[in-house]
Amino acid sequence: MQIFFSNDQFAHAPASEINRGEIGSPFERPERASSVLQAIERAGMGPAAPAQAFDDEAILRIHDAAYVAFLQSAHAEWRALQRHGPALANTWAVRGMRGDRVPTSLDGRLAHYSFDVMTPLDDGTWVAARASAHTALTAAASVASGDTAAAFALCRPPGHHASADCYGGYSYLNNAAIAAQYLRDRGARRVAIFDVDYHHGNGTQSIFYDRGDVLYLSIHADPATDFPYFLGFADETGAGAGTGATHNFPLPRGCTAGAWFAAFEEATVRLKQFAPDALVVSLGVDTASSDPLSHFQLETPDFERLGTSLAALGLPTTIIFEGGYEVARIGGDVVTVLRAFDARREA
Ligand code: OKP
Ligand code: ZN
Repeated sequence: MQIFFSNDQFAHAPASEINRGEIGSPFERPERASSVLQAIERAGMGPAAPAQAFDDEAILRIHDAAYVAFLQSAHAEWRALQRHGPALANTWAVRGMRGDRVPTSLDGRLAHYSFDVMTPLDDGTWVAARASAHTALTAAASVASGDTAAAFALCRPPGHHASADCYGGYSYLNNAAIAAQYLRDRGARRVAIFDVDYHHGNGTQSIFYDRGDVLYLSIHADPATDFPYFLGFADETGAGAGTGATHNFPLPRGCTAGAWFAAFEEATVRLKQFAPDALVVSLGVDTASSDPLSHFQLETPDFERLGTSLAALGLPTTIIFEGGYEVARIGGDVVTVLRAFDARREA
């Protein structure tokens, strides 16, 4: 397993996050990456190789150009207004409003391009988000070139909630979507994205919803109770050319390994029917029993089974890190998945 990381990802270090009505310390913080890096080194799988730089073209294959320009300049515009701290919207468009309009003022554009209060746009956010996408691209490139059959991109901030032109859920650029498109552009005819994060990857789903060349499979907490609330239901199965190329497996809070792996097996049937040339995994380990944001009950042996099961799919695999918020635990859980994957591949 080739492992990639970019130190520029540490540049995103917001001081605060609004959570449960209070301004507190952020869940999505730089120490998450340090935890995974340390566990990788301790397991003898390191050091992680540095991500390469890419021009913005690979990002613009997925994201709207005006959105990318906004992410790049928003915090400087915020500072120019003599504001301190992270840029944050104060309004969102809802039912009956003209959410498709792009306001001209900064506050209006913040409202247009974001969808929640938990995802601050700070000083280093753009640098880190771009580095996170480059980490994903470096991993995808190493798989696409045939250098390696599997690669892990230690991405942070995560990406699966970001759509073509909207950020939220700690995500700004959709690393998994960018990697999948890169694999397509480098010759894979069909790519499957398997999202095993606790949360539904609303951004990834929406990006590929009407495309038949990228399959999106997701096992996640029922949006009736959990973020992102407004996408990820089982009746969303794709549109147009993408009809039948989205499959959601929402599960109730409290879900244990039995039900989770039953969904995994169902998703695997869909994946095999699709017969992809390459696999992208959105790996969140916030399904762990003790995760502070989540309500599933996966334990360490379940992460081992996850790694084995992903490897058994037998595809060139690019694994993209998404969520997981118990800093003391996530490194170990990620390494458990990666080691089990390698052990199965070598067997
Ligand atoms: C991002 B990823 C905390 C509220 C809980 C968290 C959702 C973001 C998860 N302020 N919502 O999918 O792990
Ligand atoms: Zn998550």
